[in-house]
Amino acid sequence: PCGDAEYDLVVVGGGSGGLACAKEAANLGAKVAVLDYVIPTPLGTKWGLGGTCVNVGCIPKKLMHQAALLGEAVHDAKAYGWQLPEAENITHDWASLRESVQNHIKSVNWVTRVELRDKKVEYINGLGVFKDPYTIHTVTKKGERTLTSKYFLIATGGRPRYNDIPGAKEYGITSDDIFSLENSPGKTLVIGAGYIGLECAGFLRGLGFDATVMVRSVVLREFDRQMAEVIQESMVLRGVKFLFKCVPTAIEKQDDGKLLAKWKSDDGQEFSETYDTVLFAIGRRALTRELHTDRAGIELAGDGEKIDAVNEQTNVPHIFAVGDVLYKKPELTPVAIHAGKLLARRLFGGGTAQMDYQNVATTIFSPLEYGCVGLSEEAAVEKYGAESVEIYHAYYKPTEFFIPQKSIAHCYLKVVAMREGEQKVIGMHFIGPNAGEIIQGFGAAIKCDLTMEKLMGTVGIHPTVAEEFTRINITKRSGKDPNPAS
Ligand code: FAD
Ligand code: NA7
Repeated sequence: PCGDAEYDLVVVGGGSGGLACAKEAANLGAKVAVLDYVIPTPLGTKWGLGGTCVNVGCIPKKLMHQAALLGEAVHDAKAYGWQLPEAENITHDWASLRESVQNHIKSVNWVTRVELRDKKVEYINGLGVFKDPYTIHTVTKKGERTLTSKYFLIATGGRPRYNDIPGAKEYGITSDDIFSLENSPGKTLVIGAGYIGLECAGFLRGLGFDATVMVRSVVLREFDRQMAEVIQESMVLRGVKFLFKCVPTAIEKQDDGKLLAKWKSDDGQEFSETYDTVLFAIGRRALTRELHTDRAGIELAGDGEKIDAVNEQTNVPHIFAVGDVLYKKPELTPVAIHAGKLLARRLFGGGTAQMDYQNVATTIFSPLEYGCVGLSEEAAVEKYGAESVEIYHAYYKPTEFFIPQKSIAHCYLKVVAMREGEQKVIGMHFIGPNAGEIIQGFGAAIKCDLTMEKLMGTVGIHPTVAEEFTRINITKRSGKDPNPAS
């Protein structure tokens, strides 16, 4: 590290990871600056301080998910005696949802700025560019700045990719645009069937829009196959359409303003259809090119974009990286935050704890939720062999589904455990209402070395859906029916 530098820590990127590290470092007495700058989308969308999660990620996504769930709840409510207008007279207003979501985001932006000021972290609204390994350059509204620092943190996150096809950037949008879209999205084609594609299609359908997902291979490719298929079926039940084994070839604007999407299937057949909106959700690109990591001597991973850091340290010893910019690490807010905090404690507080990237729980809000932690069935079998792994599973009936006669076909859970001894639990998967809330607690249990013996010895809370994990006792190997008896 450079001895006479102006700052102890300069953080590039004011999102989940960068802000967590900056605030913790300042708490520990370090002199810290954070640079944050949002490059507008091709449509011109931009936003304030706080990064992806707050502005165009987790938070607006969860709010729109909640809006979709409320739509379902309105219909359920009638069965519980609420006197409501006929279904066709219950409508949703996109503009008022968008306004409420954007107002919430702006309030979070404001609180974040105040928090930085209170902690004496300097916030610089400019795009950081490395000049050399010890210097960052930026241009702000107030003029140019050159910052030297003892340590640097790269927390620049990522941005959505577009397919390299005619019309993609001219007419398409991404998750960066959807939450602040001026006009109602209307009939939407979502390209990509990962986490983000399914969630966007899920809430759009839940709000009443015609939604189609274009799938290149399979949905949620990196997740447990069986659970992913159940999620797909639950989305079909709610009216989401799927186009399998297809990739887009062009997006054209018609005279009436609608978009003509063209695509081809893997057997070479060509198709087209008109949509109001085409949303690309084909994964995200790490923002290292704009930062000129090359000038700092930082080596990028195999994909040429991400940083393959060891304990968050890059190949340049005084330059660190956290969050979505890291190679082969979960792209999740709490992962970025935790890694950022621990790094600050190691740099400025004498801490020794390292980030553990294993067994991080996550949830897909699709809108029937799928929460999971640990290994999928396939990953466990691949790692330990089918003979060494025991899969417990069950279908269940949420009490609250009975009166409105909601389908229970997709309420399914699975525990992946070692077969021998106490049967250590190595994966838990849950599809159903509030899966995110449920799997969070079991994530802690797995951290505490949960075994099947302990899980089966846990007394449940009745009537909840989480208690199903404590009741689970049928193994796939037994061939017994996993459906509930009554
Ligand atoms: P970011 O939060 O992306 O912050 C990086 C910041 O750096 C940005 O503000 C960027 O503009 C800025 N920047 C980049 N380059 C520069 C530069 N050179 N100079 C200055 N500033 C720069 N995660 C969950 O845990 N749960 C969820 O439910 C969830 N839902 C999601 C839904 C969507 C639609 C999306 C897109 C993501 C979601 N995520 C979710 C992922 C989560 O948002 C990210 O993992 C998290 O924000 C990553 O944090 P980060 O600090 O790495 O980067
Ligand atoms: P993911 O999870 O990487 O999913 C990307 C999806 O897009 C996936 O279904 C891919 O299909 C598909 N894809 C990728 N490239 C293409 C092209 N060129 N054409 C068509 N379809 C394509 O990304 P997300 O954006 O959903 O989420 C990223 C992270 O953000 C996620 O981990 C969350 O934590 C938040 P494939 O399976 O590769 O065939």
